[in-house]
Amino acid sequence: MERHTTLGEFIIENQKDFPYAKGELSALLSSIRLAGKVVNQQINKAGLAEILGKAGKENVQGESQAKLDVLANEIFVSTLRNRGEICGLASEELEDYLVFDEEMHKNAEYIVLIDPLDGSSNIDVDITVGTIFSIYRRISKKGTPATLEDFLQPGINQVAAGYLIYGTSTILVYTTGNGVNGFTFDPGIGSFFLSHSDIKFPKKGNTYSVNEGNYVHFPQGIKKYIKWVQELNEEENRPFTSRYTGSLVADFHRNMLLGGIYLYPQGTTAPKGKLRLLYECNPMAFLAEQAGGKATDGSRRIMELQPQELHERAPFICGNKEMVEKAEEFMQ
Ligand code: AHM
Ligand code: MG
Repeated sequence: MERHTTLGEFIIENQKDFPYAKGELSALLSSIRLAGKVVNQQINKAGLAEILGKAGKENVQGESQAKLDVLANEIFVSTLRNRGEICGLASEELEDYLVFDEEMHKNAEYIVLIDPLDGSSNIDVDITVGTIFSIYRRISKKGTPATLEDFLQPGINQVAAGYLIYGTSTILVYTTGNGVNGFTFDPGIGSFFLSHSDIKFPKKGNTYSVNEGNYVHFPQGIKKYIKWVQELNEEENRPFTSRYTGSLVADFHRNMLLGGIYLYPQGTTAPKGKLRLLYECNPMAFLAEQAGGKATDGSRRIMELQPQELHERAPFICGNKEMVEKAEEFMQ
């Protein structure tokens, strides 16, 4: 059999990247990998297991929750709670952050922020969904309960971030600030194998991903940018191709591999856009920058925004550096 690196091996081999590593971050990434496998298994059989459809509840943002949203959230929370690496967790699906203060979490130095099932409006129609995660070191003193301050850190403080994409294959992509790598799940063996090493956005891209149905609500700069990408200019490969799934993870993944830009700007009906700064924008921004791309709210670097509250939203433009800079020009 040809030699393939497993995600487990890769995590251990790269532990030396952290000057202070005592193996906890590696263990935490392994816990996320485990939870991801369980969610993946549930998603694959969703049509049979009566876990499609709405859960009949709304999340904190007043959006209706799908059963799989709730289930994915429970799987990540319980998997991470049952292991001692984090002292707290905040989830897009939970109103408040959770404090893990049992004996085994006493020495935990990390907190996790998670969007357990992103793109969940796509579940019932069999389109790709994902899980997005973001990891920080706590600010509060070790041995005390995690505080809100631990969760409201700017994205530049992230120690690691990544996503699982449940698509034609299931892939886990993550960064610890030293490049971006992707691992494809082999369901027969039950392991993730390194399949996309050191991912970088191609220098040029010609795909744009935006919900153009919201066009009338967009700021002038975005409207002009959209018109510009649709103009004919053979030298610049325009008009660009439009691709939008309604799953950030899927649109981001494709744009990172093939070159493209994702936009969820503010609108007249949503002054700060739709995406959540902590659970969606920051982790994707960290990955984008690590892959040579860029993420902005139109004028400011996403990862430098100081969050004010857990479920805060932010306008989000992310992708190839050159493409994002062009959009920023239009926003000025
Ligand atoms: P969710 O976390 O509730 O699934 O919402 C986030 C999703 C993104 O994955 C996606 O890009 C966007 O919302 C789609 O929104 P819209 O349907 O407004 O285009
Ligand atoms: Mg989401």
